[in-house]
Amino acid sequence: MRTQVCIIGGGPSGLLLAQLLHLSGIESVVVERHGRTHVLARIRAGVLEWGSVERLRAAGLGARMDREGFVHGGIHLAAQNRSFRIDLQARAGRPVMVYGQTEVTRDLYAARDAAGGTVIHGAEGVALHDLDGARPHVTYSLDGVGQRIDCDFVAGCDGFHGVARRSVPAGALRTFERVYPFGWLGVLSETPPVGDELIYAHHDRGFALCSMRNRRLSRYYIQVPLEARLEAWPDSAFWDELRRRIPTDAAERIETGPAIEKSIVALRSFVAEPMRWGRLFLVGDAAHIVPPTGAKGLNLAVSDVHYLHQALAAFYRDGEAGGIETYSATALRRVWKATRFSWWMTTTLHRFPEAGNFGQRIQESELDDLETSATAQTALAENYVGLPF
Ligand code: RFL
Ligand code: PHB
Repeated sequence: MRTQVCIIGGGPSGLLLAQLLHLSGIESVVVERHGRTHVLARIRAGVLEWGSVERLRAAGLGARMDREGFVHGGIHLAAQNRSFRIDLQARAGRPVMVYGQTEVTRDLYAARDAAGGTVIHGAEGVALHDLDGARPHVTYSLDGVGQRIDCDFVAGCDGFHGVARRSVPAGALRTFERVYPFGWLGVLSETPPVGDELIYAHHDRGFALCSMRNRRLSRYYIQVPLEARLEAWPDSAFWDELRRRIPTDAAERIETGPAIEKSIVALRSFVAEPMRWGRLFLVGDAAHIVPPTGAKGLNLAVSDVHYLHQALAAFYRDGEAGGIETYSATALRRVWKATRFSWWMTTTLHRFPEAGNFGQRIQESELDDLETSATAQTALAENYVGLPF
């Protein structure tokens, strides 16, 4: 097979890139390891920056999002039973959209289907070749039969554990990493959300987050030790612990029910530089990971795709390679700002037992500053709704 851009990974990055390239008249093939049902069963991010909303709309993906998503003009921060609101709209001039990654991915698949786009599912042993030459190619096997795709460029949209980043020679990549000493235990439940907006809660017992997907579907998280096991967290234990960590009025109001999904994720910050090697581009989680506290993972995937699409469109339209040369530096600037913000939100809101009583007081003081300083609120709001592209 021959195509212009071979895209590895059929998550949000890969599918959105394929859709934008299609709208610019550029051919692509998406090569995904898993089946579509598996990809759509993953419960992940829930908050879209306004810039992501606008880009999804421009890609023809706005209809259901605008109908079913929820526009939130603020978030609540809570600390030891005190709670205050950050008015995102007033402080940063924009709201955010609560619309799950699962729904974004579903819309992306529908758009690819409607456009007759090729997404190959169940590709095993994907390997990338000749990335530093003029004619790269990708090999894999499908139902035991070897396949080959020749292309101009390869887009590595295959997530943190994918093959793309590992295909760059070790000496050519520099990586930066921070692993946090805890994880998040998340529960999805068919119950009405506890309020109209998200609640991020700092507590002596650990961080908690009340989020949502729609009027009948709630998403909650609590900070747990790295060694925590799902078996140790039956639903009743989860709800009890969540109630202890959130403000009393929310704890009294909360409606609980059976968990329809429960999972633990480790928290890490990771960036690989540069994001291009020869004719390979790294995009989204393949290049960087942020802890979910700032709700930035999916949004960074959208901004990487935006820059890469612009670069490839200029190349195919005008023979202009400048955007390809600068893709990595342009994307990384935004990546590092989101990495800093996600690290700061994580550090400010979680419990770090090893930080001692001094660290605890500094955190409390930081939250006090956020409650009382318009400047501090504006800094948070600008980053939370998303920095300009
Ligand atoms: P994805 O979504 O991981 O998609 C990568 C796709 O590549 C496929 N793949 C391969 N295909 C072919 N060959 C290979 N060798 C392959 N290896 C992998 C995978 O099957 C998959 O379909 O990356 P993408 O598209 O860059 O999108 C990024 C977002 O998914 C990610 O940033 C966020 O979901 C991060 N994240 C969260 N972000 C938030 O903002 N809020 C959250 O609450 C939140 N929760 C999460 C998350 C990420 C998680 N992961 C990755 C473990 C919860 C989890 C569990
Ligand atoms: C979610 O709804 O899954 C969610 C929302 C906000 C975050 C992280 C996760 O910061």
